[in-house]
Amino acid sequence: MTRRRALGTGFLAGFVAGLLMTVTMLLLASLFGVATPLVIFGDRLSVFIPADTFLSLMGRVGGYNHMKQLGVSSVIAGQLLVGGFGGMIYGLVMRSGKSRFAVTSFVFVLLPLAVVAIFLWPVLGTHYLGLPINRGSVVTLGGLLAAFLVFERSLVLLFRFITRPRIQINDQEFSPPIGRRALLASVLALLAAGGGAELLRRLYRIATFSYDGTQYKGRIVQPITPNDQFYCVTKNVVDPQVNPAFWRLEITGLVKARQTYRLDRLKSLPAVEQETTLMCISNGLDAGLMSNALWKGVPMNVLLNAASPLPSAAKVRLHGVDNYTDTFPLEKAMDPTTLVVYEMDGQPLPDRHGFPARVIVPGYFGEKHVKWITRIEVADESAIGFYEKQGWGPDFIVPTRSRFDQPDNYSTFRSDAAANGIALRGVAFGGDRGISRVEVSVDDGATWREAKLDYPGTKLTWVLWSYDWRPAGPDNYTLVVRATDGEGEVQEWDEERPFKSGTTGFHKITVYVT
Ligand SMILES: Nc1nc2c(c(=O)[nH]1)N[C@H]1C(S)=C(S)[C@@H](COP(=O)(O)O)O[C@H]1N2
Ligand SMILES: [Mo]
Repeated sequence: MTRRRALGTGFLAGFVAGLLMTVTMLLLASLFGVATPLVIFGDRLSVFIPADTFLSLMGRVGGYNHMKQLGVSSVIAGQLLVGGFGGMIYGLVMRSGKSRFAVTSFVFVLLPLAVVAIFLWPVLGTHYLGLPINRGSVVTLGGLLAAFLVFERSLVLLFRFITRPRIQINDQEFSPPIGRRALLASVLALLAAGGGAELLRRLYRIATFSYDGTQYKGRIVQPITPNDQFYCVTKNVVDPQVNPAFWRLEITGLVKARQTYRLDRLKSLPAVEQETTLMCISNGLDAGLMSNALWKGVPMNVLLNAASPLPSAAKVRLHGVDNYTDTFPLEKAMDPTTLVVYEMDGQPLPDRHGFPARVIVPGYFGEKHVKWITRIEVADESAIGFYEKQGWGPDFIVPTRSRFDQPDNYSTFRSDAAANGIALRGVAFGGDRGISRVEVSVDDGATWREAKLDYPGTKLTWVLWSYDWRPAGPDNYTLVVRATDGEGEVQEWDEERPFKSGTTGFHKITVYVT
């Protein structure tokens, strides 16, 4: 066999083997919720991308959803290419040597398994049907083993199939039939690609693309957000759909007595109901990544006290079944308003909001409210979470914010209609400090007038405010809103605050009265 032919045949066999391996991963993911490199590779990599690079990348590819799609397709392309190159090396070796399972299984199964396992170590515990982290890791490793075995067997058998001499006549052995067999291998590749594409389509349908980034704002805003309109943010391509039979909540780390709760046991503990508003750290001044719900669950301190944290404990690190992590001070975890909740507005948590249980930690940005919680790890001061590794923060306390929901920016009113009053409406949110006062200005902040608090909410929620505005006459008006929190602090624009700690400032709209 010539060197060129060995390389070419090797590449083809490796590429097809890579394709079959990828299809295996898609099958494992869609049938058994197994985490595969297709998605956890991106999770693992994204913590190395600093927050500003992450945002500019996101902007350049056209948003978080596109970035996720790009991530998955890059991994698939990478797998096929690496498969092809592996095949080329195999082809070269096969020119002179013989294929022995002991060797190929070491090179194409055990070695890659070790390398990938080491690299993906922190995210191996991911499991989309909700297995606890340790069992999830075993399942992920099993999935990788299966996928790499499919690669190794396909590579060896395909290469043998393509190059096997049909009739051995002197040196002619590889010539005519090889083309036809390569064609057969390519047909197999096409079939696999077709199956893979169908699986991808199916996964695409359940992917988060349709709802990640859902906002709740404008005229529809009510005191309590309907569950199906609650804003939504997720790092995942496909969100977990936890099976309660698999799921456990573990309390681990710096504790005297580790604890494990099944869902029914969690639900049997004395519960509290608490209205709490959530807002994403990346919520823009005019944006709707903010919603309010009535949550039901167990105070986290009940779970922590049962496990007896050690004196060295300083933080909790929370783990979702999707390998999402985040942290906050133990002191905050012990606050009676920090909850592990399983109901939202009287319903079990919807899948996309964290079924079967999530954390509610009033006053902190949405990212700390970990969904699909499976482990509360009591940790020391050095523990950090997913977005913290990207460099978000250091401040995660919600600054006081307010927004117009009505009228729309750049609305036009006729002055005779405007004389009867233009309804200004909106929300204001002060983290866990409450809102004591909302003011609006119709002259770009020169003078302020008191708005009415139609829905005063609680210390932990937003307020809904309104103001009946009678414009003095035709003009272009710049409207501004500002809120005062429950501690008397007036909303401000903090120039010093980095965007990684969330935006501050004022929502302004322009209204034309003609
Ligand atoms: N497990 C897990 N929890 C998570 C996230 C995630 O991707 N995975 N996203 C966080 C972010 S950034 C926000 S803003 C809130 C959004 O919660 P919601 O989708 O229920 O509104 O969930 C947080 N909790
Ligand atoms: Mo967020």
